[in-house]
Amino acid sequence: MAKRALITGITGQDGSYLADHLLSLGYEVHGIVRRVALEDPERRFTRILHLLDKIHLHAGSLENYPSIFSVISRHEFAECYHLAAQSFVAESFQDGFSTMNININGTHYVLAALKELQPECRLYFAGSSEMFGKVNVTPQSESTPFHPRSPYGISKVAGFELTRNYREAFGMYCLSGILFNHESPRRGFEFVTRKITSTVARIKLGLASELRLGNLEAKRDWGHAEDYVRAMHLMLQQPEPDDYVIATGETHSVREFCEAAFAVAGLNYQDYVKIDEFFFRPAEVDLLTGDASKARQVLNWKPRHTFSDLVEEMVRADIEMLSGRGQLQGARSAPVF
Ligand code: NDP
Ligand code: GDR
Repeated sequence: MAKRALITGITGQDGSYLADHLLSLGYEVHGIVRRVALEDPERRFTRILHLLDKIHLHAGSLENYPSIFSVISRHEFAECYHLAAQSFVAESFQDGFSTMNININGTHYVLAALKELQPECRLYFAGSSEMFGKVNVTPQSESTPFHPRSPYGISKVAGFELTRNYREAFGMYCLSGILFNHESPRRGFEFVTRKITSTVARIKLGLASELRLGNLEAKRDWGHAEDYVRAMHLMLQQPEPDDYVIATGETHSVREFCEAAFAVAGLNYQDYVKIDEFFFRPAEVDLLTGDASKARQVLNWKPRHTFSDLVEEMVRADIEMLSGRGQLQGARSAPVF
């Protein structure tokens, strides 16, 4: 019989790739989506339009325990991937209260409902390298201390600790992936990589003349979302639950990403990039580099995409999309920044 999996955040970048991956493995895939998304599928389901006849969607919100409880009471799930979150770090400085509410209470609701209804279901929690924040150890591994620098990072530390506590207190099979930044043509437009590649495409096609960015010196360990959802699944197949860092081990600055992305389009980033104070954060995470050796050894996981493949794929996809030849990958509306 096919294994049944539930994905919260299935309309997001990772949820959509994970659904693709689990379907390819023969799973029956269910997802929780917000009621408002069901009312406006053309715009809100752009990443899963190709899957709509293969998956089962349930209305629910992380702000509402009864809705989460109700979805989890409908079927027996072998695995639950809890990916839904307010995931934009910059927004968490503007509205820390909503970020905390959705990311901490929402995670607690999922854990509590599973404990009540299906304690045997295996749970993946989407932890983040933002939990490391202001690092004094490089590279960062599972034993590196947390020092989050934003309400988002704090909310993910709380989610991580809640997940660990349910494992230790109630013996549930629940774990956290500590994933470093991962990108793709389905990335949201507000994140720096997609902001860069979509603007490069608009510049190339004569639709924009500049790209306004904040801190070009921030360094990130950028991987490809397709590789990272494979790791999520592998984590839940292990005999014992444990937490894993997923990263490439390679770090690049925002400036280097710009240089590479403009070069794919035959342009020089220095001619177009303008620094804008608006995009600087009140507290920055300067440098992240992950040490995924535990995942390599235990899960036999390693990334298949390189940094330059990733940049090239994203720029080419955005140029195709804007010239009307490509699929809308994550395009909810025309990006305005
Ligand atoms: P996205 O922002 O692309 O997707 C977030 C998802 O959460 C969307 O499906 C969104 O639904 C859903 N969601 C947000 N708020 C609610 C709510 N109140 N109720 C129900 N659903 C909600 O994120 P990613 O796919 O990039 O990331 C997936 C997870 O992994 C997130 O938890 C993120 O914090 C974490 N993470 C991501 C990393 C990355 O580099 N991508 C790295 C490390 C961790 P809707 O479409 O309706 O808005
Ligand atoms: P991040 O991703 O905060 O690492 O969180 P983001 O792409 O937003 O920022 C990366 C770095 O780029 C700098 N930056 C800018 N960022 C944005 N968005 N816009 C700009 O104009 C800009 N200019 C410079 C930022 O200051 C930052 O240093 C992502 C999210 O997916 C989280 O959910 C996830 O947990 C972490 O990655 C790991």
